[in-house]
Amino acid sequence: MTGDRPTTVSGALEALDQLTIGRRGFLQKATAAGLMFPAMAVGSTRVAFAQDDEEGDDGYVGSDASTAGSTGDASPIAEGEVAEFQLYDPFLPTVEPGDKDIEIVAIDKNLAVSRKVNYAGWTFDGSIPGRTFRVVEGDTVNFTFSIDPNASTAHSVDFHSAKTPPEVNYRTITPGESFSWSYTATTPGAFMYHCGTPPVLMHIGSGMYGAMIVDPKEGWSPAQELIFVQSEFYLKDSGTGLMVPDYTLMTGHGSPTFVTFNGYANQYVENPISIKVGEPVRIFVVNCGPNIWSSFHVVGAIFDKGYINANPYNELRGLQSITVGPGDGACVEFTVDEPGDYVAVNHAFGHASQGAIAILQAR
Ligand SMILES: [Cu+2]
Repeated sequence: MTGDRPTTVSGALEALDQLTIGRRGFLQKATAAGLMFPAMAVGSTRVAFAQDDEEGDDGYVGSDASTAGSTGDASPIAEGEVAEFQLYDPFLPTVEPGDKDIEIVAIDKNLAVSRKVNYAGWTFDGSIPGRTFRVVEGDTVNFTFSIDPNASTAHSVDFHSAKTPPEVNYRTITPGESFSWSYTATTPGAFMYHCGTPPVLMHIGSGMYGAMIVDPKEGWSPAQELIFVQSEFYLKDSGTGLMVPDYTLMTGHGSPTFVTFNGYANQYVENPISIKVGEPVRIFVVNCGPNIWSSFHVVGAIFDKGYINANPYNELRGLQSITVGPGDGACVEFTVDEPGDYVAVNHAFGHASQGAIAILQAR
């Protein structure tokens, strides 16, 4: 594995300058940072995925062109039935401290991502986002990951809530395989989890992400608690009636087709969320991206408090919005004093208009 692996695009470009490496070398460097994708247009040249001739180990994922973990130009396959729309329940049940057994199965699934658009996705447990998990600081998480034998390609799970060698526990496995490992949730927060198999962008952009809330061991004060996972979809028509991910758009060559809360554009406009007047609301926001920031705001409310990473140590007060970058999380607390339809948005309104909008019906 390279010790000088660039971690950002600019880092990769600097590496290109400093090392005066060739294009293939650059691609390998960029791929090492998980930046490259299966096939990209560079100028007028279509460049194949950079893979070393040598077989690497089954190491992480995020990662090196020489690892065996890359899925190359694999993309969700646009065929088969479309699952009936299921509302993603935004309400978060409370949880008690204690060891938690969590199992995730990677499944290829066709889903609706808006009222009229069906999508061939790669998923965790058949939904986009995957299930929201909730544990308590200090809990042991016993995690089992497997891939449906009928899945079309390899995957992995990277928990932002864990501290672990990624090449060991975020490793890529193939359809039909399974493995388990455990970690202690040491840090409270609203964390992303996602597939980290390269090209990471393709796997996240295809739907492989979700949220894990780690409550502080002291607990949160009572509130109506909601989870909003923001993410965006970059789609192209497969010609079969199903949309598929468009990698070129994902890499910054176009706008997202949809920006969503909990995986479906305008989900909570079509199905407003009922909240109670005069009782505190706490919204956990996890931004799974892959690319776009969230300026999370509720029209008609002021956040009494916000917590960066949803960690009570990171307390802010009197906020009109909270900024959540891709791969990050936060929570906000507010109370509405009068009945009404309060509108949660990504206040980058172009993205609200693409579906990142929800009605909180206070009664
Ligand atoms: Cu994956």
